Amino acid sequence: MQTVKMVVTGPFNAGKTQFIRTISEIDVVSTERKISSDAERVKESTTVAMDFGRITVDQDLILYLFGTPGQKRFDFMWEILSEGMLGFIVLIDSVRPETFREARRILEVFRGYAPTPYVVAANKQDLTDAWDIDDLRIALKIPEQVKVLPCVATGKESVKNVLLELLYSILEEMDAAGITDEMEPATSLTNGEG
Ligand SMILES: Nc1nc2c(ncn2[C@@H]2O[C@H](COP(=O)(O)OP(=O)(O)OP(=O)(O)O)[C@@H](O)[C@H]2O)c(=O)[nH]1
Ligand SMILES: [Mg+2]
Repeated sequence: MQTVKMVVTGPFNAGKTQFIRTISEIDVVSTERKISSDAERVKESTTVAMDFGRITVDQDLILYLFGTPGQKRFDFMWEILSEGMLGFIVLIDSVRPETFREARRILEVFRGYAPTPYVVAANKQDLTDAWDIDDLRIALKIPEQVKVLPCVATGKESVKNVLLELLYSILEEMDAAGITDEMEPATSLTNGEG
């Protein structure tokens, strides 16, 4: 049995909690609290510590998803949540270009925690004013070898596709590193020591 830990991160209001709720087979453990500051009152509540969900891919593979808080004042949780991750997803709010700079910063911070594979998911692609994938790649300066994927976090197939693309990247990396089942990749890749 293989377990893979993935982190879902990204700016405030990008849809991280929604992403995990859509796909998790268990009731998501969420830490949402009512938003108090006026500036951020685009919605009722925000994640203050984490979201946690689980997906059984098949009898040999279980994914554990950890969602981060988006607000900067809760960013002390980021490093804790990244412990032992095998890959991460940076969720972008495709309709709010004013958050792209923050998204880029978050991407850099998570890359600094561990040299794991990651993908960028351009969320809210169902909205008419969503930026398209190619423009987002340029705006966020995402290198060619990194996947930028369209995403609608409310749609199960869309979320599944993003998770599978990250999973493929993780498996490719394990392959390239010559890691096999017997070597327990979940621990040997932790913090890039594998
Ligand atoms: N139209 C549309 N709305 C979305 C989508 N994903 C999320 N939302 C909405 O965007 C808002 C923010 O979603 P959340 O899941 O709370 O975002 P978050 O990234 O967890 O936010 P924080 O925890 O506060 O950083 C909610 O109102 C969601 O319903 C999407 O793909 N399309
Ligand atoms: Mg949240």
